[in-house]
Amino acid sequence: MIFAVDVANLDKIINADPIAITFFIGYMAMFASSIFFFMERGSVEGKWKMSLLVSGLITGIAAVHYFYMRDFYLQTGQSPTAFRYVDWTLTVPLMCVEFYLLTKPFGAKGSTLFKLIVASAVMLVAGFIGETSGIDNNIMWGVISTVGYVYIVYEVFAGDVAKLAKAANSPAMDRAMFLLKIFITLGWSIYPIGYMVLPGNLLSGAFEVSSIDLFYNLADAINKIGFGLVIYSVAIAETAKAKAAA
Ligand SMILES: *C/C=C(C)/C=C/C=C(C)/C=C/C1=C(C)CCCC1(C)C
Repeated sequence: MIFAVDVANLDKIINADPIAITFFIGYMAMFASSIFFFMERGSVEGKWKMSLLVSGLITGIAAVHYFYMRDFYLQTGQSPTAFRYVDWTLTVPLMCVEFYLLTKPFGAKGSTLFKLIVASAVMLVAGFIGETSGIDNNIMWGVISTVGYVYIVYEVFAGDVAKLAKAANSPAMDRAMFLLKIFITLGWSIYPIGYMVLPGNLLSGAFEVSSIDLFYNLADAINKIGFGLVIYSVAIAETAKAKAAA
């Protein structure tokens, strides 16, 4: 059950293994965020309820994976790579759904969502192969993965998502888009930097390989919770606006 952790391994945390600690913090922070997003659905109007539901699902799915990844790490001392990619395979497309929901009232089409999801699949499948197939092709798969990543960035900065968000003509939306752009460029770039620490890649040797989990854990907490909070703030602002107009 919950305390599947070997007692012997608990002193690892007590002796301040920063990576183990970030697994715990990640788990609790995502869990608490889900409760927050679900509860706050009552404070926003109509279409924003769905956006907050998706925010809560993103952190909730991550919380469950962190629950397992934390134990896996404590038991084995290894990176829970497969769990992580299962988590990302669910949560990154849901972040694409957030962009879709945000721009849907201004004409976003299913095809935009589809392109974003295909790009995230390319990014994650290539990344998984790169992390698990050994040193030789690590860089090549990283490059393929980055093509998918760059496409998502393009869509949000200059593609459909950008154009539709502009059409919204809303300061709250502009602010949200500005912050979401920071998340997907600065926040998301932590992942490829972590990946480059793997043996055979460009930053190998610059950090210990085990620090890849530190990168990923910090990035996940920032990106999943922060992203949800940005959506929350625009939902609250637009709800207030709608109430004032009514
Ligand atoms: C909640 C999880 C999120 C937002 C995960 C995002 C993951 C990425 C942006 C991963 C990107 C990668 C590259 C761009 C190249 C190297 C391989 C990856 C998969 C780490």
